[in-house]
Amino acid sequence: MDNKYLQVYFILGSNNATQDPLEILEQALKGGITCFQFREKGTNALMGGETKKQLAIQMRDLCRFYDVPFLINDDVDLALEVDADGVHVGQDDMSILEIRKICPADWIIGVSATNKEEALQAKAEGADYIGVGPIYSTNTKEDAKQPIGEKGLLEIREALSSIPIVAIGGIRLGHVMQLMKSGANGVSVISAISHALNPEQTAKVFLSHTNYFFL
Ligand code: 3NM
Repeated sequence: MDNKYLQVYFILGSNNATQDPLEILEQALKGGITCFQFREKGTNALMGGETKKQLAIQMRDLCRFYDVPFLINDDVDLALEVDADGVHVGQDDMSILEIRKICPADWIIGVSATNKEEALQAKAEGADYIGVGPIYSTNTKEDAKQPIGEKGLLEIREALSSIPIVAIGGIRLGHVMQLMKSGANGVSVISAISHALNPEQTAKVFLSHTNYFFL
């Protein structure tokens, strides 16, 4: 997987949105996000069915228009149904090996890891990228583990060598430089963009901060 897709990786579910999620997503796309993950999890999340599917289809269409990869969190069946570009799975979700048996050959599969052992296993199983976190404390994920900090990220980077890593959890603009210096190829955020007064402008600034490491 090309590292450039991880640069500003936006995640959103209907329950993270204080306004129309499609409006937030379109603004973030206009601002230059490089990857998007549809994640319906936690309190007030859509529990599957037609509403979730219709939202996924509309989000997929927006991402296609802006030529940004569209991934779905955990729900492999939905990702297959709506022809997503891949999935992101946690440690307790379907394994990469099972997913690879049933998904298109070019699917992107990302895996969450909080420590070196989980990250090394995901790499060995063929993950395209690893989501490392939570780096800082976050209110967005109800069952988030203890934050591992920039030091934890650096340790995982050193253990993994070159696989693409995106940092996640409590990330704000001011953290970006240090995270990239600690081995991240990009940053993944929910609330920093979804709760921003101006999601487009915020995405743009995230992009400019990370551009420094890509140019
Ligand atoms: N996964 P925010 S932390 C979805 O540690 C998610 O794996 C995490 O939201 C992990 O940017 C997290 O608002 C929440 O903190 C990220």
